[in-house]
Amino acid sequence: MKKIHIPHNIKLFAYATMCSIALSAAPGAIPGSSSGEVFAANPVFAANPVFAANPVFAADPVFAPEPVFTPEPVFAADPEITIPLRFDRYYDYAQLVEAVHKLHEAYPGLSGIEVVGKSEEGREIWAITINNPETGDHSEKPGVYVDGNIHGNEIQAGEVCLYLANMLLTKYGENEKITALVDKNTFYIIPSVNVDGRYHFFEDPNTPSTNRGLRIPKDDDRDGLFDEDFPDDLDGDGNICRMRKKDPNGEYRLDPEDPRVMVRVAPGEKGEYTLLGQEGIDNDGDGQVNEDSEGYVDPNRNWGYNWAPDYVQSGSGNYPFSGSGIRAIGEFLLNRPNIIMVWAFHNSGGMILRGPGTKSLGEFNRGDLAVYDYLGQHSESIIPGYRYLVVWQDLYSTYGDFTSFTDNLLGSYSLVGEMFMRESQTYGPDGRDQGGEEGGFFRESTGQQKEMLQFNDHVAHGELYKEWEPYDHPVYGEIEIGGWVKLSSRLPHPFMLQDEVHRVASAVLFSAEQTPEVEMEVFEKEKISGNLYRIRIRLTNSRAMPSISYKTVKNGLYPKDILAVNGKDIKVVAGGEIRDRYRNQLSYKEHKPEVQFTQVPGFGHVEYEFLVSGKGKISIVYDSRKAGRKQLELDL
Ligand SMILES: [Ca+2]
Ligand SMILES: [Ca+2]
Ligand SMILES: [Ca+2]
Ligand SMILES: [Ca+2]
Ligand SMILES: [Zn+2]
Repeated sequence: MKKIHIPHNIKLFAYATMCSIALSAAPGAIPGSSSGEVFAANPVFAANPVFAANPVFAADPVFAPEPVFTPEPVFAADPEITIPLRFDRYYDYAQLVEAVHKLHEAYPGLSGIEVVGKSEEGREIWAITINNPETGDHSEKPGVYVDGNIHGNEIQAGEVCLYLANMLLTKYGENEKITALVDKNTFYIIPSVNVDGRYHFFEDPNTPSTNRGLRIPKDDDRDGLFDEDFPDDLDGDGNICRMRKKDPNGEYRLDPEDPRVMVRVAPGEKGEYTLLGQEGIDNDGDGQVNEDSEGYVDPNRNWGYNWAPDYVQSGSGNYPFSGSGIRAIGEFLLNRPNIIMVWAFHNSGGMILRGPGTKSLGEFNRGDLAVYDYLGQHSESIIPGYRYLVVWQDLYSTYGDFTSFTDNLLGSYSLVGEMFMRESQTYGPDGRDQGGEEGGFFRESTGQQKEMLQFNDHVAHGELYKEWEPYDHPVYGEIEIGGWVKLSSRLPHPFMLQDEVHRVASAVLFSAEQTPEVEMEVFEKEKISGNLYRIRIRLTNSRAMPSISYKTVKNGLYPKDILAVNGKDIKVVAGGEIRDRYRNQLSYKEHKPEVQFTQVPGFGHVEYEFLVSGKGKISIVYDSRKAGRKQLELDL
């Protein structure tokens, strides 16, 4: 149950809403099976906006809980989940969990599923591990970790994880490349990190950008009350849209071509409208509307590297790993040291982001940068329109973000995928009409807004935008409510979903292909005299990633790979790396020459020489935390 202070003057409407959140916290609760469905299906209740705002009704807890007025999400209406999974739809939390189970049930030999941990509200965070155990234990292969939806509203970040799992399993044995990847790698996939966020995004009225954080109450406006004034779905359509009011002194006028678009008036020009912000009322009666909604602790600001407190960065919790699910996933990762590649999916903007998260962390070294650039540039080609960028430099600084943690403390090459570009919602003769001036990453110009509205009208058939409609607001009087619905703006319409998740998952496959593939060979075995032999060994890596990252080596994060020569009746007299084979330059290791520490570079090789005295069998073992294990037997 949430710990929350309810003031005496707070409206019962707020209290009832909070109760409904607490009651819906039971894990495994199936969205849509609540009694709310009965009301939602009843057009009389759904269409009547009076109930939500009228204090008489609001005070009555029977009518007050929000699910009563929430219709089924339009894009997740299909209750049947079958394998292969469909990607012309979105999966709510319960359906996503069911999809993970169905994938495993269809391919029990290639997959395992487990609960990684639980959220603040007790929902289970599921992982699916994909690996062919006949080619080795999951822990002995280069691990590729993929997650999504750490921000609760970033829904398609879950679908891309499901798509990847679905592709790996359903194409195993049919597609040569995918078969090879499932044999070579282990894929650890957590489709929804912020399970409470996903649940509430579908269940509750939202904007496309709300419901991002963890369900940890936070007093945003520092009035001693927690989460007491949230956006309210006044018209009962399941969305939090915007409110506007006719106002001769307003700062906005309506665009003459499309009156749905609000244009800021020039200085001295007369306005027609005032924008009143997100749909809602003043729940706690403090004179501000919607000033303290659920949370906000940002799960992507609370990992255990380069963390900073709330006064440096909003969204921080009280300490690193604030959040039960975050902590559980952190342990899951640290228990899988074979993970060398990490992808974390978000929306939106069409970006492939690499660290560092802040300038103070310093630029990556050349060796690692070459790997990132190789992956980033290929990703740009695999997903047209996406840009490969640096977090702090091209966007903003992030402290304690997830990929800084995995990059620095797990030693994994780590990328963030910001899925979906609003520019893909084109409305022009050949898709090149981008509607005028650039509006920045997260803002649209008037021209872009108009184009998106045309796209809504003629391609998405009105499903992305709620037309402005009059509403009688208890404080503002006659207003209008309208704007983009929650399943818009940051999410592709389902008809575009499969194309995007396929391309993005293909960038993940490319990175999996580039995880180290180390072969070991004895390229020289020469008898020097009597029982003394010279043995030369080459480790060759045919892929872009080194066997361990350069940062790992530099920081001594964990021991380097081991190359060891053993035998019952032999002694390694000397051993070391061959710096230059042609000029015979070697660097011998002084102590314990039978054990060498190494790193095999990407698209490269290393060579070692051992002088061995004795007779009989020797065994040569290469053992890498991330690049697996190789063994050779040799007779002297
Ligand atoms: Ca507050
Ligand atoms: Ca609404
Ligand atoms: Ca208020
Ligand atoms: Ca409110
Ligand atoms: Zn995000």
